[in-house]
Amino acid sequence: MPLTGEYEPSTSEWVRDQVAEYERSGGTRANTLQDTGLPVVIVTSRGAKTGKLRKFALMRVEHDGEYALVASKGGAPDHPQWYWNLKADPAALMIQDGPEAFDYVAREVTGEEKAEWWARAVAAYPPYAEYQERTTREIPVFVARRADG
Ligand code: F42
Repeated sequence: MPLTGEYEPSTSEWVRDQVAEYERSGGTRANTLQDTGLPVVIVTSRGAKTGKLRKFALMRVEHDGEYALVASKGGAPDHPQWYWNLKADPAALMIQDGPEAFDYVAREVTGEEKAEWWARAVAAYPPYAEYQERTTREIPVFVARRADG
């Protein structure tokens, strides 16, 4: 069931601008992380406190139709707020990778499965490895599969 509700743009200007441009252009513009040329996806979750739709960009880490959602936040000591949104409601999730957004369900991965996805994430975006070195916080990873999959 498509995620509906009131969208509350991010307080982070670069994030809300990237979301707006990506959606406005159907994923043909603002689809990389600034000048790195590395692709991003737009993720929608439901705010755990406000119940509003929260949208943000993440690096695109895709494998066989599933996506890793890496809660790195640049190696900050605390989880991004969207991490708590997905913990609260892992089925309140949409991912846009191109012109259209689809419904996904997230699960936090651990152990072997996390190691496998972490390797894919670092291959897609090498700075993830530096972010993990930068913090004692273990950077969580969700894997998202299509809701109708
Ligand atoms: N962040 C990552 O963690 N990993 C990435 O791979 C990544 C890539 C990336 C690429 C491009 C780009 O533009 C940004 C990228 N980011 C990446 C940054 C990412 O988009 C997020 O900005 C970042 O992870 C921080 O997430 P955040 O959820 O903490 O967002 C902040 C900036 C934010 O928007 N906060 C909102 C606000 O209004 O301050 C609140 C968001 C929210 O979910 N609020 C909850 C609610 O109920 O509405 C309450 C949450 C609570 O418990 O307080």
